[in-house]
Amino acid sequence: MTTTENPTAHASGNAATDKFKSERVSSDTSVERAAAIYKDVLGAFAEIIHKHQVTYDEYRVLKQWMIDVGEYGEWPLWLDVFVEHEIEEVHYNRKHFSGTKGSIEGPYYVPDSPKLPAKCTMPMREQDKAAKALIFKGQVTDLEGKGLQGATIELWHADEEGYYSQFAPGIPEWNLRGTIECDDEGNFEITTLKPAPYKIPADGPTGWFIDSYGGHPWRPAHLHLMVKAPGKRAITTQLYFQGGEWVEDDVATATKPELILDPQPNADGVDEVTYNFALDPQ
Ligand code: MBD
Ligand code: FE
Repeated sequence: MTTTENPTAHASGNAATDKFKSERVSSDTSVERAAAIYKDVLGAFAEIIHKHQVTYDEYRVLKQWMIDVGEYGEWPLWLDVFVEHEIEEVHYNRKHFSGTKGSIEGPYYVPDSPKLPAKCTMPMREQDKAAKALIFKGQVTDLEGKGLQGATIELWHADEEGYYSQFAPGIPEWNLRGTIECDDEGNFEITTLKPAPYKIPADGPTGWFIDSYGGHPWRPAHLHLMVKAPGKRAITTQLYFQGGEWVEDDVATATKPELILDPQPNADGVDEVTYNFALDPQ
């Protein structure tokens, strides 16, 4: 087995790190604000070290583990699994928003996915068609329920095996990724596959971390979405499935009751669900 044939934490971690590095992010944080945040971060460290009487061995294991996380390219994975949900909560609550709830982006978003029409089937391989089909339809509206012109939905999700295109080898570049251009009233109807519960890459330092406290590496089956319309606040969110495994115990703490789908068989026996997105003003 080689990393070119078999997805590993190392390969997917480094793919996520390379993608993130290419963004060259920045923030306009002032010196005063940086000082306040760092003082509290170090204060929290000090409190934890004293509270738990952290030993030199434990300190050295932490140092080694942090080096390993970097070498495996797993900082995007570890941070998005264990920290991003708190950032997302602060982001959502900063103003009073009442539209569809957001959730974390996670490490596997890729911008500029190919455009697809309002009624479409997601790009997938023959083997993906063996999975249970899902018809996911609805409307992108304003807070009053009026359909929005120019709305787009970027959708990305894992295949049946739990792999994301561009982060696991051997999958076509845009498999199960697309930018759906809704019709003039914001309507869409997407045929895709129902993803399976998702095990985060667990054979690297993130997995060792989880093992060390007796946790599990699972996320419930999920769809990732970014929904945009002119003049509206864009949302990044995820949708889950009613009664699905891990919905109540997501390793990434990213589920919300408002974000759960309950598809039912339609007249043709295909699972179908309607979900509308309401966008706040910008
Ligand atoms: C994922 O697919 C994901 O959504 C998150 C949050 C973390 C790791 C993998
Ligand atoms: Fe995901």
